[in-house]
Amino acid sequence: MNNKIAFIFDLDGVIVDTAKYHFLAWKNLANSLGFDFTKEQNEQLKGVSRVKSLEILLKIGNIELTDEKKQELLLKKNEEYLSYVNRMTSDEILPGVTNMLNFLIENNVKFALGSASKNAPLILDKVGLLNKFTAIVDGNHVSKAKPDPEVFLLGAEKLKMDPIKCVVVEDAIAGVAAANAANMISIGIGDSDVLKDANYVFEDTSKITTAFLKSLIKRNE
Ligand code: B16
Ligand code: MG
Repeated sequence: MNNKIAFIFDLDGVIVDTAKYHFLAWKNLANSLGFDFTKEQNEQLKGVSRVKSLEILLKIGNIELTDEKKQELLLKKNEEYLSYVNRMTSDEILPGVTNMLNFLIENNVKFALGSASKNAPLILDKVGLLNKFTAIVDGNHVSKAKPDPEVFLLGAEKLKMDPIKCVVVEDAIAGVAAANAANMISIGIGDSDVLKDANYVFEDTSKITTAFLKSLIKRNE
């Protein structure tokens, strides 16, 4: 077909649900510091960098620590998180994702990853998707977090695509805002009331039909 548009996928909440593992590790860390951390509070950490997540967590617990201690806790949290990630398999790919990626490959549409996670390549490798992506932009490559468009603009650059020809698939409000700020087409995955700034919203990726994808490709030819 053509390669006139490209896709950039967020990782956590779109490709896989790693939020549940982040939550377990942050909760255990909070408990070890003497306070509780709820699932509702965990929502504040979605799409947010590891360092920023610790700041939010410590604010919730009303705890102040030295930079040295913070570094130690970041390492501890990541070690526990990785122990969960290392057990991940392709069974954890969210519904509709494999079909969508295969459709894009069959139709010669390139796609990249645009994630805040420094562990993104490892996670993609664990679920067997790493070699399907033309480019990976992760937390190691960016200095400004979503809603800043940096992660997606870098993705477009790596794909050698004009940003207005890029379609971002995101589950977080900040991610949709980043896509819009990058002048890209935004597809929200989740609740349409929450992701109301996205150009399109689907409850989950399995609801994105091939007819919709074909029309998007055709419209941008
Ligand atoms: P790491 P995304 C984000 O991934 C997560 O949503 C967020 O909860 C996490 O803190 C962040 O990655 C950093 O992850 O500790 O692995 O570097 O949604 O941008 O794919
Ligand atoms: Mg996400």
